[in-house]
Amino acid sequence: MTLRLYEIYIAGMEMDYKTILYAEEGAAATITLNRPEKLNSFTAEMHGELKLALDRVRTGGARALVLTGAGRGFCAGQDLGERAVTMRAGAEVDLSKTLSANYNPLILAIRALELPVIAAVNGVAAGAGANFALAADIVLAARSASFIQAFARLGLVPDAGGTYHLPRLVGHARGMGLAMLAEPLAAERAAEWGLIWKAVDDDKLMDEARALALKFAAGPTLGYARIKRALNASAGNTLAAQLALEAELQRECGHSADYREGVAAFLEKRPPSFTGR
Ligand code: LHQ
Repeated sequence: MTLRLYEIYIAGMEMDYKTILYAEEGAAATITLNRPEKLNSFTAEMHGELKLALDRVRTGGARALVLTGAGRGFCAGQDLGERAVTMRAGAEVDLSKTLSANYNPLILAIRALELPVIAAVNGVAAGAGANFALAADIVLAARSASFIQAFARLGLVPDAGGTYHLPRLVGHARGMGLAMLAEPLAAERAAEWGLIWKAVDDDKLMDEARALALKFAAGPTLGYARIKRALNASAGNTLAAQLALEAELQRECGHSADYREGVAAFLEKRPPSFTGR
């Protein structure tokens, strides 16, 4: 089977996931981490299923994605009981292997998705679970949720993009404090610090996330993808390089049907009807 045919086959299949849930409402997809009894901590199986689900989002018709967790937690990071990360007497464990095989591709896949990704953080987000949320484009959190860079409690360094995103989002001093102290940061404080977009009442979280996803799903997807590309490239670029990137991306957006529609709708004083192309 060619790769494209295989992708169509996968996208059309109803997958029988064990550790996540996958749902689509129109063009808005939702992936729910679903091991609530272990606060949705990551296992190798969950990584495999997340990869399949993200491939499905990437190759199917989705135009927005919500990431959330089942039960009272969002995600408690790596499942510390899993064989590969468990300390055994005399056994050497190479943690870089699980990062290279699972976490790093996961974070890069979320960042590379050409559509808006919303994290709806419904409860505690710890370790790689916190940094999984921070890889999203918009992070909403329930007021009762908290973010914990739990790694230092285990003698580890923040991974899954933590050392990249923390200082960029909250600055060096706060990033260092979060990483070194490994204390919970409440959702509201996280929003005040700029770690996340917004804290919302617990009972409103999923309604807000859904409304935002549906809004994005009816929006100019091609443009959103380029906003994402531009902002994500910014931290590593000079001003001149970033201006050149903006010009290149704006050239592409300028050729889009949505740009023509946006301008026409403005001039005709009506709401735009975007197709995402
Ligand atoms: C868990 C976990 C968990 C298993 C709660 N695993 N069961 C990447 C690559 C390779 C190696 C290492 O790491 C990494 C990246 C990382 O993510 S390292 C960081 C790993 N995560 C943590 O260190 C957080 C560990 N969890 C906690 O500190 C607490 O559970 C938090 C603060 C998240 C929540 O506390 P509570 O609300 O008091 O809940 P709890 O502790 O009672 O947890 C509920 C259940 O979930 C409990 O199971 P049980 O059978 O006793 O009811 C926990 O054992 C289980 N659980 N996190 N990461």
